[in-house]
Amino acid sequence: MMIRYAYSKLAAAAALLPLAAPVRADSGWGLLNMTPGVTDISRKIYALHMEVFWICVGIGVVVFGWMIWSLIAFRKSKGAVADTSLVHNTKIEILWTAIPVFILIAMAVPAARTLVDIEDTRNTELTIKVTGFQWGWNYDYLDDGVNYFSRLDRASDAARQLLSGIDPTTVPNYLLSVDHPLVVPAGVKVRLLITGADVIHSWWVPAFGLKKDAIPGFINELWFRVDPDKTGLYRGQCVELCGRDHGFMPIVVDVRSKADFSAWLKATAAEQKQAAANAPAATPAAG
Ligand SMILES: [Cu+2]
Repeated sequence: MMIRYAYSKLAAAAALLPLAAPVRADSGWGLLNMTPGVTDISRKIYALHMEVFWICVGIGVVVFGWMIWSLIAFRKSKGAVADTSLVHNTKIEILWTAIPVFILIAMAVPAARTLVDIEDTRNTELTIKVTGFQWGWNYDYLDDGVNYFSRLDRASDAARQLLSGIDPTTVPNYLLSVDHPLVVPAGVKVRLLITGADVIHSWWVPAFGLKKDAIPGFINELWFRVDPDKTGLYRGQCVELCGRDHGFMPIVVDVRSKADFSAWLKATAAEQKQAAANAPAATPAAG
């Protein structure tokens, strides 16, 4: 009885923590670091992160090494006497101003370059409008007549209901799966125009190194180009607290080869056209 009670408590807690809930099969030191991701931008961000990381390691080793060596070499038991006359040393002061300035410049130059690249939405080949709403996403392929909603998948939705009796750990990709993923081609510069329909949401896919707020009345831009060999599913979430079901509007991007994508786009456009033609003519003005 006790165990069952504890277990249901645990399951309830797991439901509240969508990111912490899935038990990860992979483990090890590699999980502690950021991943390089699958886009041009994500790799640049990863490189910046590693550069800054190694600078920090270098500073740590020098500063703590020097400190520990000083403590040991100039200890009282060895007869060290404190130099109370030292109040000023111009050479040292110039050095400890100049070195940090050089380090900051070494970090700022590549960081600024990457920021400029992130904002460079020229020469994109495909534009998709992304609208966040309470609680899901709408994807509109502006030039191709394809438009659909993407919501939390049914299995996750059933399991997340209070007292559903469904163990969330039995649901694959619990709270990280949708009914209709965003489909994009690999190796193509894709531009997203991101906005919100009701409140502020935020579109985030970590493997792409991208996150952009979806704000009603504003259109934010972002772009990505997934490596041609990195087709597959990539998952993300809304990362702006947007109301009751904020934790239940995940993002899934289905990256396909160019040929697969074109076939999908054509078929979906035809399907949607057919569906619109078959729909009862209740709103004649809409055509
Ligand atoms: Cu949201």
